[in-house]
Amino acid sequence: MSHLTDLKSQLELMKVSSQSLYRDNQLSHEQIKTLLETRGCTIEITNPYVTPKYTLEKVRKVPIRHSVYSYTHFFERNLLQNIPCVITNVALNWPCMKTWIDGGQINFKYLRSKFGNASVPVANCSKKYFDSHEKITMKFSDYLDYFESENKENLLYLKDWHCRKEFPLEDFYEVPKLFTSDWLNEYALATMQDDYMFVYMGPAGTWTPLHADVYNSYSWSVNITGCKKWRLYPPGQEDLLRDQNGQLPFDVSTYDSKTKDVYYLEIIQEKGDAIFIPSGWYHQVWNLDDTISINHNWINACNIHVMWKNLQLELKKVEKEISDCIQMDNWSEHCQLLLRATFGMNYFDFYNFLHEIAFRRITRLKNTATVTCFKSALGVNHCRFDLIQIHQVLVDYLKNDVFVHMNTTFEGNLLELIEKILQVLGMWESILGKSELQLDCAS
Ligand SMILES: O=C(O)CCC(=O)C(=O)O
Repeated sequence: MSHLTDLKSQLELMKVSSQSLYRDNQLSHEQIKTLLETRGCTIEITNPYVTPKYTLEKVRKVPIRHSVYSYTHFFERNLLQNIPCVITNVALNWPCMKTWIDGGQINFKYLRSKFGNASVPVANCSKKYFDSHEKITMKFSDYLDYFESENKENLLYLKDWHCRKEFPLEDFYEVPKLFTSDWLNEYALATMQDDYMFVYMGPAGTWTPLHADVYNSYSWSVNITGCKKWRLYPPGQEDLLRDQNGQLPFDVSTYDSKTKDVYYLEIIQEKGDAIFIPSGWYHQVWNLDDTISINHNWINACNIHVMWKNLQLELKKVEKEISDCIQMDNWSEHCQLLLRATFGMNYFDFYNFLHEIAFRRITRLKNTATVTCFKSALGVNHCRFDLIQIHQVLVDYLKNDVFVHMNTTFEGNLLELIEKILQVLGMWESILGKSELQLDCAS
């Protein structure tokens, strides 16, 4: 029996055993009732069997700006369909709106007193460095001196500052409920690893070159003060911008697209607006005023397949790069090391990430422990949806060539996780059935 056939038959066996094991649920009526309760802080969906579906056609039809927006609508229209949106006035009650800003102006005195000694990453928008801007590190108080000075010969843009992580006691903003199904930061917080939560600050004229986000993640951004212009290209449209060598333009404002019919959206994000940037959408951003924003990158069950595809593509690139050494011992392991160095994550890291996220949802569905991320609790159907998507990725992971080279302990862990997921999904299917459940979804 081949390695793959062997795995497939193990998976079939698991399905059968988990279905029979959990035909009778093992939770009391009281426990089920408690688990199904949704409160104001719960994010929940009605149908755990929905699948993410991206089409360009939908982009042209869905309204972009919303003043009031429920989680259900955001989930169905934006997360599942990978479409951008703006939600106005999400930051009215954020503490930083009162402390970082005073009378409509940046409160330099306050910022200096709180964070003046911090080291901050700064991009020089006047200098190109490969496909980005030249980066330096500065003391925050020096950056504030620059910001306040008249002389701005170089346009310096403070970017990707992990301010929240560095100053955990400064509770300066709250993640909007719509953006709380965030596996990247849930994982980072649970495992004390580097997070994807940043402060950006730049004078008018600073800008970010054309790019798609790390791991093809989503991002959201809220302006504490100032205004940004975003140019957004749906996935695939960027290919029309490439030159003869396959290179993308660094700055789309100098790119002549007259000859090609390239579709893009241009969105103005005002103070207090949140913008949602979907997975794999290339974008360029300009600060139209002096601007401070909070930006997060995030992944969840709706775009985990995109991340997985991206990881596989990156591995292919690494393998090609060192294909001349394919005869060496542990070539696959070397590829994984290189993948981690270039992409920030390899197959093992990706598995550990999925394992932690799955484990937290399994625990939630097996007893009344709550899974929270940024003060939102995950509803039962949301947990089921998350696990269904993780299961699909793990089964695909098992079929992957690379897996054949990995050690048997790892293979055992992976199969065990898949079994646990199937068991808990089987249990809930026997409790609720496979039909859509009409829950009282908190908006
Ligand atoms: O605000 C900026 O300058 C860029 C932010 C960005 O590209 C993002 O959050 O994805």
